[in-house]
Amino acid sequence: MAIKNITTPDFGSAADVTVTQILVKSGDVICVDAPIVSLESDKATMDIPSSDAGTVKEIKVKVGDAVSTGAVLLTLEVGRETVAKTASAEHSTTTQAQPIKQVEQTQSIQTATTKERVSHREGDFVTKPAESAEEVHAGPGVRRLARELGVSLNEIQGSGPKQRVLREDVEAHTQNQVTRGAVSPIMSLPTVNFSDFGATELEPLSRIKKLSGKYLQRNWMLIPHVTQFGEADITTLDAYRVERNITLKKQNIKLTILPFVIKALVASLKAFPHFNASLDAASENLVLKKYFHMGIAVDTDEGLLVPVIKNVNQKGLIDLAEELVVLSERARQKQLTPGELQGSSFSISSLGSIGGTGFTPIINYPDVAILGISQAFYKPIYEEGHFVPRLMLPLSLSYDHRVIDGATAARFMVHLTTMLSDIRNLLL
Ligand code: CAO
Repeated sequence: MAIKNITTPDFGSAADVTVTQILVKSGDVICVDAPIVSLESDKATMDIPSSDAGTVKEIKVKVGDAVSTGAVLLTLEVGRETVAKTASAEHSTTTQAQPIKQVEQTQSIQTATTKERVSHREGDFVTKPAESAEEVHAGPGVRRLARELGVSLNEIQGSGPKQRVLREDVEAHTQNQVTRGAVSPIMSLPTVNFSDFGATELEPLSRIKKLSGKYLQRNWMLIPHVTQFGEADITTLDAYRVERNITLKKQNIKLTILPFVIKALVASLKAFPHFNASLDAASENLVLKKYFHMGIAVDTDEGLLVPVIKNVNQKGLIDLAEELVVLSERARQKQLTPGELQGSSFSISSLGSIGGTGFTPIINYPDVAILGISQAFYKPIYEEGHFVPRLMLPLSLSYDHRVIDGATAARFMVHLTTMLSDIRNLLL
């Protein structure tokens, strides 16, 4: 018999993540890969699998705790046969975060727990307030949520151990404020009984949709968006792309328009550094980034994910094409780790393979701008006295108007379309 510590995997980021559920209890006998806790970061939720089989001795974390890479989650008593099995797999103890996945059963448990807390707390949140929000026990994720919702932590009674304020407490408090009319009515929408109008059926939102929905709503409501439209003449770019694809096909590589747009964006971001920036916490300074990490919106069965291709300025078109395939496939197979979903300095949402003439993408905070790409189409362009067919790529640039002026956005768009209209510009 031996006691083993089961720890969190490498998140690939310095940021803490929050424990949202404990999926086992002391005395449980678990097998290798059994999910033991659920964690939630800014961008993703994940179930952490056990690296060993054995009996759970002691759970070392609580719901609401912020944990970082290598934190001990629980201790496990492993039997002799388990030890032998584990020994052979010893080198793999740096467990990868289990892919983001939907666990219907645990999800419904969580919902029930949240509801219980809400009903218990309704009309009952008058407590002895802490002197300041800093003195309140709360993890970084909860503090951030409270900041984003504009509520003060010292008004909230924590339901966690030692009155720690949990995510549910902040949500319940906000809900209570809305119900009491203390928050602007735009925060709450009226309830509609749809069966008054005909037959209906309920389809639960996927876990990814619920999570990304919260962030999309927050970003859309809290960032003043303006969208600048443009069209790039990609006739020569596309002719080159089609020609290159003939030889690349033998290597099983396909060059789409997207890697060209990424390269053109790097040039435009270098020329307009305010687009490759974030506002600091006080919204008083711009944090200008010297790196170029591109968030790419990927459409998956369970909703939208935005993995990040790092250092796109150091990569060639083929590298980018290959990385796009790998990353979007990992997103669709739910294999992304939180590290792969963090750190973007600018983002792209491409609906070009599907269709449409334009859309207004929502900024992927903390970025200050996002580029939407729609489907390229032939259009008659008036040139030297007559119309010629040119392949045009519709672009839509949503930007944070607190950071970027309309005139600068229009200049950025002209720069970007100029880069794309003649790819020799990218060599300059
Ligand atoms: N105009 C015309 N054709 C386009 C195009 C465009 N703008 N963009 C892509 N295409 C073509 C490609 O050339 C490819 O053609 P072939 O199959 O003939 O070679 C085809 O469409 C499929 O491209 P793709 O989608 O596989 O590759 P991509 O590099 O263009 O995009 C990715 C990769 C991951 C961005 C994409 O697959 C995806 O998931 N897009 C959806 C993103 C999304 O949902 N955004 C909305 C967010 S807000 O809800």
